[in-house]
Amino acid sequence: MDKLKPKGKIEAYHHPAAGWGALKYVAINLIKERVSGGNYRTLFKQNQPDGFDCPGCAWPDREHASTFEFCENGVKAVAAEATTKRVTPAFFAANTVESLMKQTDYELEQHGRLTDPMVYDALTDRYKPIAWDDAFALIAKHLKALESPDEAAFYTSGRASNEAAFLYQLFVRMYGTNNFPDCSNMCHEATSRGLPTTVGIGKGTVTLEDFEIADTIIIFGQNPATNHPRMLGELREASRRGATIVSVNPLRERGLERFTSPQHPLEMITFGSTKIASTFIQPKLGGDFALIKGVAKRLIELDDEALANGTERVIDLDFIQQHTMGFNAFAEDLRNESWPLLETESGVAREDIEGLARIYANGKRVIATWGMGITQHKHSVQTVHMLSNLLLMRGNIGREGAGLCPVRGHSNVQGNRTVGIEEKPSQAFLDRLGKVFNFEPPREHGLDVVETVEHMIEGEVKVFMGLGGNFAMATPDTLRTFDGLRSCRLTVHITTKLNRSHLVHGENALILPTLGRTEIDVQNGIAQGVSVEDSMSMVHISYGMNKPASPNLMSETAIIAHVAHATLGDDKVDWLAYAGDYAKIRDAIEQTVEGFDQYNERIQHPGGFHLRVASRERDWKTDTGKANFMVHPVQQDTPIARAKAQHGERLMTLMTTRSHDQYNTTIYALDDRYRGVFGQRRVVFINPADIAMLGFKNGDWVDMTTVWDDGVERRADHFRLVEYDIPRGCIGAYYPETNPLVPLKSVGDVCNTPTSKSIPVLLHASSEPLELPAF
Ligand SMILES: Nc1nc2c(c(=O)[nH]1)N[C@H]1C(S)=C(S)[C@@H](COP(=O)(O)OP(=O)(O)OC[C@H]3O[C@@H](n4cnc5c(=O)[nH]c(N)nc54)[C@H](O)[C@@H]3O)O[C@H]1N2
Ligand SMILES: Nc1nc2c(c(=O)[nH]1)N[C@H]1C(S)=C(S)[C@@H](COP(=O)(O)OP(=O)(O)OC[C@H]3O[C@@H](n4cnc5c(=O)[nH]c(N)nc54)[C@H](O)[C@@H]3O)O[C@H]1N2
Ligand SMILES: [Mo]
Repeated sequence: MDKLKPKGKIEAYHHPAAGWGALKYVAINLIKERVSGGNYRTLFKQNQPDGFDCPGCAWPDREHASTFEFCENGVKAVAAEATTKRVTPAFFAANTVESLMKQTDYELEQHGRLTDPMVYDALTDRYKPIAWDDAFALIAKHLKALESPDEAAFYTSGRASNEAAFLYQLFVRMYGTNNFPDCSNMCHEATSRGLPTTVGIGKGTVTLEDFEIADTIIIFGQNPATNHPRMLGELREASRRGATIVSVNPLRERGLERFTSPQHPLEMITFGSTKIASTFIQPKLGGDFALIKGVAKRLIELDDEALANGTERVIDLDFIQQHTMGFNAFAEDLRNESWPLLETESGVAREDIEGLARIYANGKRVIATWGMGITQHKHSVQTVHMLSNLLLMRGNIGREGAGLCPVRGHSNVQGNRTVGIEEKPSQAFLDRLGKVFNFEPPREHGLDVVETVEHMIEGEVKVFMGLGGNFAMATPDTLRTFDGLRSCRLTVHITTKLNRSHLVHGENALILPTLGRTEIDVQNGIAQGVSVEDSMSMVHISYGMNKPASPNLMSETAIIAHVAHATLGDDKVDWLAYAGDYAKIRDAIEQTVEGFDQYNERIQHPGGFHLRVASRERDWKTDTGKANFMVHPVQQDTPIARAKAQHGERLMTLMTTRSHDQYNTTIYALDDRYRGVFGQRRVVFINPADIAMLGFKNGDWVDMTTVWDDGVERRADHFRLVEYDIPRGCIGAYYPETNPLVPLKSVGDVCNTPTSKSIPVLLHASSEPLELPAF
């Protein structure tokens, strides 16, 4: 394949989000992926009652989908799976691993679907075919040879179904470890660890019905036009009804300005559009904690005034007294907090913080949504607590049209956690699992993503297995992750498409190709459905519709069952019977996990069923039995502050984010059209005043290095400066190209999530590369 010269252009995008621009891109995509006629129909079955759950994002389906919900990026996800291009044994015979390593992630993605199980052959540096049974025997041999089950780690990416994930965790726990690193560790972990302390469960409290009546929606650190396009439908309706929508984001994301709905022909035909956000607040990176604390402080000030004047209170006193603990200490901390500190640390002027407080206080039904802009920082858990505090102050949790709305990433990442993909399982869950399956599960907490990499490097994890995902590229500190994977005795990937994790492998390595969610999954002559849970706790069934990409694929569930059968035998569990009938796995989930009563029946209802979220009903499953206000100081001694003390204003805080044409590490194409970037990815968004301060010009090429105190050089080279409306001292660039810059030790408090949105870096003059670096 020709090397892609970085010949892109930068051109501001003036059109609304979605609309005709999206339709054009959809057509281009279908042609590029050579999706065949039969498979076009699939696109119209996305999120239909009798169709499959979109493998794109975790946003729920509207009205349980009686109308076709058009989503450009959903189409891209489906087209990527329905592509007619294939990676066959002949492809592997023609390409050494060393030669494939020179290709970019975009190029690797273009080769298409994997067709056969493959094993690495060190003599030729190539993958060669292996029979399925031999692959299972090889895994069993390595797992049985370990001194302790804790020397193996079992990764999960959030696309796996409830059935596959449940069987996987059962197998791994019977094998003897809780080593379950998962994509969630790098994603919404701050939410999952933060919310149980405040409201008793690590999930959101709203449903789509709440979006229909909310009067105020505040979107923190999220880019829905790209990452959750169907959310724009809810925002459009809300905006038309007169709801106030605020975006809190260092970038003024164009996709949140105006939206043309493909569901509304008149809007399309008349080139009309609907205004989405009315207010944009642009904190500096990581400034949300101080910003939200400032809003809360302002509410207390207003409330103290109201109390003095005898006017209506600003806080919801009844709710606070009946349902919460710790309010007085919280209010006292706010009264003592310094305005100048809040302004400096948020990067937002006091009058704007007060403005946001006014908007919030005027709302009777307020939803706060959040994404990676909140969760990938040093103090993410504290920020999630502060968000929860803010909503509790006015009783905005457990009220219709109001609540907490973390917007998850992968389409079943929430379901995976629900059914047991969790390196820190509760003892209650383990008790139940042990009882149902008659074994003693391992009790010690297992390794998360960052710890897994550390243990691989130390030689303490020797076998790595991945249920989906792209561990090598999604994790921080790319070169150290590579070292870790390469020091394993065996690496195994259950996977649909070629990615770099297959190329950065252990001494022995397997690629096990699997069915995607869009494909028909027949076991024992019967088409099987799988179930998933979306971001709003709706569980529903999904049936594939396309012919499998190759006759030699196995389903994820079947692969796991065979690995378990080969490793553990059938004494305690008839693994292959589970693989032959997924309804049996759902029965087992029903027995083990709370809330799944009559799972097989309820899954048949159109739209599925809602898994109870106690906090939604003001039933607080916390230590105190109430919702807890949490007091936290504004953190000033951060890695960024320390690096700034050393390097002054030249020190930049880097956020790594997604372009419009990628799905995490999968690069579909090279445009990010709402941000005006075309034909390239190696760009850095930067404030024009910082370009001048650093002595550069717009369009100059730079290299980036990380400022960290462990003596390791971390760099990412050849990025073009792009003038952008972003706060001073903050820059943005795409992931995964920038992952070499994220130190393994740079993680959030409590959640151990890599701080992908706040990396201290320096910029150095560079040149245009002759060809694109592979990663
Ligand atoms: N098409 C597509 N869909 C996807 C994905 C994809 O890659 N492509 N990925 C899926 C996954 S796994 C996930 S987790 C979600 C991710 O979806 P998002 O949560 O939207 O993630 P990002 O694109 O990383 O960017 C988050 C936004 O946060 C802003 N931001 C960065 N730092 C800060 C900050 O300090 N404060 C605030 N307030 N904002 C900040 C950025 O400017 C950006 O607009 O999307 C899911 N859906
Ligand atoms: N710097 C930086 N790093 C980040 C982030 C960031 O914002 N910045 N975001 C983080 C986040 S939020 C996340 S969720 C992680 C994502 O981490 P991962 O989930 O590990 O990464 P993906 O890129 O989503 O995985 C893509 C691969 O999954 C496989 N795949 C696709 N569909 C299927 C399927 O149906 N079954 C199976 N078995 N395999 C399939 C394909 O081989 C594909 O190449 O990355 C994290 N890393
Ligand atoms: Mo994610």
